[in-house]
Amino acid sequence: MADYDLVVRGGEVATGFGTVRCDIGVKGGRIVALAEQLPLGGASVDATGLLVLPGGVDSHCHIEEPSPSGVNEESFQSASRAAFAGGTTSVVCFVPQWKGHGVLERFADSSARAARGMVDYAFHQIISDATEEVLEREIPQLVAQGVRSLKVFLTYEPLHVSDTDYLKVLVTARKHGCLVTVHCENYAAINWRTEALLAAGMTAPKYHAWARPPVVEREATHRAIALAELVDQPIQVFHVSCAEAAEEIARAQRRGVKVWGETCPQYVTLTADQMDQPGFEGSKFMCSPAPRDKDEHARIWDLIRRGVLDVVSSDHCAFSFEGDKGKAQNGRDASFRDIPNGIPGLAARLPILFSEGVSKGRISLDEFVRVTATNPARLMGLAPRKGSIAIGADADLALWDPKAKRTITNALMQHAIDYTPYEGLEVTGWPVMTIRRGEVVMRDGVVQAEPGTAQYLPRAPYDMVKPRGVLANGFDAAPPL
Ligand code: DUC
Ligand code: ZN
Ligand code: ZN
Repeated sequence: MADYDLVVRGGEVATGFGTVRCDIGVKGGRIVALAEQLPLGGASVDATGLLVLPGGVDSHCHIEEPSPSGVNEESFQSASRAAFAGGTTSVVCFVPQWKGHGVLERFADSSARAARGMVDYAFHQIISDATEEVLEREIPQLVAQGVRSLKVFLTYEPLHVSDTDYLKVLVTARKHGCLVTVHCENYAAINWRTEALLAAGMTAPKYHAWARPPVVEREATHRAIALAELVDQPIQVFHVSCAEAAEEIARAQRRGVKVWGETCPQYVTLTADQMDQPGFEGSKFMCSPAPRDKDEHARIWDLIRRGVLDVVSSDHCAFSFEGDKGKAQNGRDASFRDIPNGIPGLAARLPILFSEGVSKGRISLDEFVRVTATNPARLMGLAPRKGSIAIGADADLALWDPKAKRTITNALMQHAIDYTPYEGLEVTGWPVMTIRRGEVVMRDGVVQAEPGTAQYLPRAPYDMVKPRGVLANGFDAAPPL
């Protein structure tokens, strides 16, 4: 009997801390050997001339997420195809909470949906209604089932929470050893500007960006961090779009605060100008925070290099352009306020970041591996099982041709959405094979995984989210557990 179920031979293996040419032996879905040359025999894949990367970990994806008005068009099956097509093997997605409802019933529903897919998954729990019942009784039950991150929105109707409720979520997270992830934009400021824009007849998609300029992101980022520092609760600031906001994170990091920053490919490629197109076309680029101008891209790259922004996820939140479920669900003449926010990016994330980052010399291959796989896995409590190529880790691999050139088209994305905002973008570097737990699930663009083979990734307590023990006046205002 062969020693290994699969051997990946002869590739340049990217560890995130240098690259080595070695073979990878896989047994039972895990990496069990790394050696210059493993014995011949048994199934193998020839990776000569290719990079072997850890399968991507996309720690911010909205997939098949139900809301009172319906379910995301992207199912876990279509999202799994997109993920594998783009070299991603794990996702962290969201269990919703609707105001007036609890969270436990939604967890069962989201779990059943995700289990029908193929990509391995964990969950963030959205908290939009911080009732005593949810915080005191339901969250502990979710934590017991492996949910270790709570997501709050400081803006968005009807999801946003007040500062009072945000504080309660921070306290609850600290008690139970969870990370808090935060959407940072100022709710009142956006509403105020939106009303004024609409009253002035400025309703087109381009005014989406006018309603939420960088200052509203900076203010909310500052506040989110300050309150987290007060409670002594680690947080991750989601989808940082601009240096103004990121510098708030950098300042807090210099004080030793446990705050991490995430950005997304859209904030190094898309611009606010793209929303300024005739008719409804601009809606294809609408997401929040809004894409900024071109100069901001260079600043975001710099912040990635500095390690201030240490995770690049997709914030995949997809709405088709055509049809009545997507961008036009409120009609093609809807004002920017009534066009759903979000863009698809699950398949595009790694190719764009590799091409714009590594191929163009903005970041190293090591940095790429860390921000797309290793860091999100560590921050989400998925390491060492996910996010790195190491003995004992799941054999999740992306075999990458660093020289392959592609022009991004919607068909290449393999999602259920009818457009990609990256249509026509030329990239250098492309995944030619994706391996999930030792099984080849994508070869030359053909996804061949069985629906229902996804595995849930429950998360145990982990060090990164431990509080620092630094409290104002040494007084802990949080009630004891
Ligand atoms: N912004 C979010 O915060 N979530 C989903 C989509 C978006 O654009
Ligand atoms: Zn968000
Ligand atoms: Zn999001």
